[in-house]
Amino acid sequence: MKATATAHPNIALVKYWGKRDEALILPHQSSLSVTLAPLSVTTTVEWGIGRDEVSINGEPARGSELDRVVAMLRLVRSQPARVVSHGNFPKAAGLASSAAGFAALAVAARAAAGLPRDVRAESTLARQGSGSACRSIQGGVCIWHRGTATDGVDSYATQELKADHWPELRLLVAMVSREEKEVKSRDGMRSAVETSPYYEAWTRDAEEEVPRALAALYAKDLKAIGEIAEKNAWRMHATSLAADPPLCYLKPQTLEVIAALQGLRRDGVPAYFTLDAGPNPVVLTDAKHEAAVEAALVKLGASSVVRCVPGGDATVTFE
Ligand code: 2P0
Repeated sequence: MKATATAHPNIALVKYWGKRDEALILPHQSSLSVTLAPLSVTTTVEWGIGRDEVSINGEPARGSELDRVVAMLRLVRSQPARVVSHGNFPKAAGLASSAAGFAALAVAARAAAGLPRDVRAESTLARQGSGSACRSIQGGVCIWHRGTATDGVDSYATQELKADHWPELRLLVAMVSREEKEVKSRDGMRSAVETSPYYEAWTRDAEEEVPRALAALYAKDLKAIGEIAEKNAWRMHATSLAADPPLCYLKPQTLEVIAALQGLRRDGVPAYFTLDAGPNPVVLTDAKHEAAVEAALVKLGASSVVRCVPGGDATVTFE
């Protein structure tokens, strides 16, 4: 009745930004992401105790965080559980800790209930905790298919390329701000759906962009995937900049980093950004140029740079 699972966070290169069903977490668009190692969250679930107890990084979970964890547990079993979760990176860093957290929770909750590994079922369950978590069940490059069914049965992620497909790919997280963001992704995307005049154009573009991004990754074409990632990040943020009230996740230093990448490229260093719903750019480059890009990011004022490579599948580490 007890199991432990570990999952990596992921960064979307073609982003999810908006739900067509808030309760089931069904997206308006498909998305594509890469998992980030060595970052990970490890979660233990133990069924059959007196009442639900949830601890995250040594602190008891409260409020909406607790409610979301308990809601996912109830999708697996109608009895209470103890959940203990630890990440090896700070939650406030804006590094999609909820994606790794809900992916590890989904895998551990099912394993502790005696259910066999089933990546589709795990991805579908993880999606209902946090949308992007469905892309952290398997490693490498995953696509979350938006699906069309009203009950969400066809809205889950599939692995398209394994973590070792492109071992030279590097993803550098440039920490330019550690402030907790004022508007959570969930609220930011809702306001974009409801008020942004650009929303319809944004969703239309995604379905065509996903296969183009996959082809660029398959070909290990850094320029092609970099240009897609940058265009997609700009468009996601533009959608929210045009919302009412407008929502800007970027800080002055975010723009400084972005502008400097153009200079690096002119000097022959391949470096392209993407952004989550936050100010810290994630820079795509290759192993050969990793040190030069890291040095440039530090010089631009990044307080730290987290170096990542594509990560592997979520694993059950203890049963
Ligand atoms: C993504 N983000 O595709 C996009 C890009 C942030 C920017 O998915 O409401 O925590 O739990 O489904 O998955 C972050 O939002 O939101 C996110 P919910 P989630 O990675």
